Amino acid sequence: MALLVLIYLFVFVCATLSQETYMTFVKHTLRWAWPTLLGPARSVRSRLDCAIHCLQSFPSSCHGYLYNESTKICKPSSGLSPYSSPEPSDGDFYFNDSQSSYPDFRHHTLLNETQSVSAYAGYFTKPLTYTEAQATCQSMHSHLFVAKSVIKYFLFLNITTKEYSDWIGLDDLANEGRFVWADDGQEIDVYMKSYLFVSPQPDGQRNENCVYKTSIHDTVKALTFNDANCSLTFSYVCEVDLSLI
Ligand SMILES: [Ca+2]
Repeated sequence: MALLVLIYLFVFVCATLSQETYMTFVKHTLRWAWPTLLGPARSVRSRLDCAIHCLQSFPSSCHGYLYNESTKICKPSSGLSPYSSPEPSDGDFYFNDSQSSYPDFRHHTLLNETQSVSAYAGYFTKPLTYTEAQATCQSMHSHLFVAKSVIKYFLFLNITTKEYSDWIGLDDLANEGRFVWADDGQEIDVYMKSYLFVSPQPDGQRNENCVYKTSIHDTVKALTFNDANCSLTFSYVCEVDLSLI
């Protein structure tokens, strides 16, 4: 009987503990992603009180909050919305990153003795066509990765894996033979074109207008660029312009 009581107590305690909400809120710095507000503003004593108020009042939908340290005004929020923007008086935006719509984006930085480069990028390994990959990036306020310098290309190699072929934001869809970058439509310069493509690439003319980085298994020299049919499916990297972060 005593054993049964102990088992009951153990189950009861476990069930009680499992009802606890654990959530970490971190200050959000993405200027293109803002909270969707859940309810009216409330005056609280501290940022912690704001987090507790959000979780207690909106247990299933609280994913973040706006909090002004000076005025102590707290505004609970749910997910991110690209269509609204807070006022400066709203203070800082804190968000539960595990609930982020864009959990795969990270800051990537590469340093060498003379230069450095950074990108805020996500690597997506579900293979898509070039157009699908491009649209997916755009839906996340980003574009396919661009590698306009050698060090940026090395950063791309660090983000991706040698095992996969990966789309990069470079194509000559608009004008045959004029390969332009996905962020601003600028044509690849002569030096980078000769650095990234190994002869006879690009060789596809009208049949191959989209560019990917070859894998170690490719018939084209590994880890170089190849123009290919845009309907092939590869993994890809989306990149947010640093000016937007
Ligand atoms: Ca080719």
